[in-house]
Amino acid sequence: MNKITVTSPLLPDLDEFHQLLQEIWDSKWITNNGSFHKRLEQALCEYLKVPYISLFTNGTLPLITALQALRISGEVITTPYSFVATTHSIWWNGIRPVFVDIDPATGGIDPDRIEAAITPKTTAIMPVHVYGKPCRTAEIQAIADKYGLRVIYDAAHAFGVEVDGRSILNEGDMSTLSFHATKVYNTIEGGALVMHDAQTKQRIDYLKNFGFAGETEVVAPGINSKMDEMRSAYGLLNLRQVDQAIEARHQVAIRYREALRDVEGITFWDDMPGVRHNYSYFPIFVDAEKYGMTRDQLYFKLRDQGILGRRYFYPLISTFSTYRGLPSARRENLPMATKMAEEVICLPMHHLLSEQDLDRIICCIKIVQ
Ligand code: T4K
Repeated sequence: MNKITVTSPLLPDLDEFHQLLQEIWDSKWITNNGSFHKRLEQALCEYLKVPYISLFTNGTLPLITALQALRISGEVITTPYSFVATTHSIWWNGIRPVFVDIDPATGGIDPDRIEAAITPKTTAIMPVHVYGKPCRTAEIQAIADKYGLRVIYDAAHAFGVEVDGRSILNEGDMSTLSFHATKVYNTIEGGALVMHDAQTKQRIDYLKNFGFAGETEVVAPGINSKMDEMRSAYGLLNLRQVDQAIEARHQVAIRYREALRDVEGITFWDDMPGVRHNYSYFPIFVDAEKYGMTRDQLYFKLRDQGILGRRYFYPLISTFSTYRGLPSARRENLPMATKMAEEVICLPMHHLLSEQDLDRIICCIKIVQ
């Protein structure tokens, strides 16, 4: 029985990659803002419809760097329903995370609950477009403007997502991306920071290169988080085929929705009007009473059948030992996030799933025992 994993990386054609590697070998320039790095930044700006982008070695360092660049301190309001890197980036900067519950319609932070969490120490909001589903950005921005707060979006899942033809990455002060192997678009490991102006890009580019602004001048206590030439070249090739991969994922979503719509106790989200989705994940939510099995029973039954869905994002970040002592981490403060974390399974979702794979997954969910 072949295993069906939650995702599978989009891989460039090996011969084409080899040709680009040959160019890199010939040039003997393998990192530090080389030509492939520059080409990928430009190509991504065009593809993503954003004015400025800075490439990183992964999707965690742009979060840490954005907080540094905007000199965020004190407290940052964020969501517990994410991958742990979101909150870690806040903690690594010596900032206190303040968890706010989520809106069950999007999985993102609930703007109606943000104001109650603001204190004189609050300096920023870090929402997450979880599963690539856009947060309620207009409401978040209105609160940020009212209280003079910065907004940094963790858009790790939101590659290529658009609302009414406009990239979601243009929202807030900055947005971060992850290009990890498990994402819709990958550079093996990798990530990026999207910003609005050239001056901010310059500052970020200094910060990701130890703060160097020339051979002998260091303007800030920077870090090393530059993407190398090999991964930039790989990224250029993957950019050519990402639309096809997104369309293949779209077809998987259509198939899941058709097959699971009438299964009692299983719910999922439909596409949002005006949104270009990227189908990065396909979360389903299990109501144990109506379905007849708990989420974990279904999860382990799928595993026994070689179907390796994942419980993203369970457990909630707020329950991990580092964070559980924070007043905002209390379960009573986070009822919606707690419920979602206890009901979710992300079904396998990628460009290589076959009809037989999908039949196997759907059949396993439909037969409840
Ligand atoms: N913010 C958010 C909201 C995020 O979700 C993430 C990362 C970040 C920030 C930080 O970005 P990065 O610093 O990671 O760029 C994965 C990823 O490692 C992580 O990038 C991702 N989010 C998180 C949601 O998922 P794991 O531990 O679940 O991955 P793993 O290794 O179990 O892989 C899952 C499945 O993917 C495997 O069962 C099979 C398949 N796979 C995986 C790899 C690595 C492959 O087929 N080939 C591969 O090379 O964390």
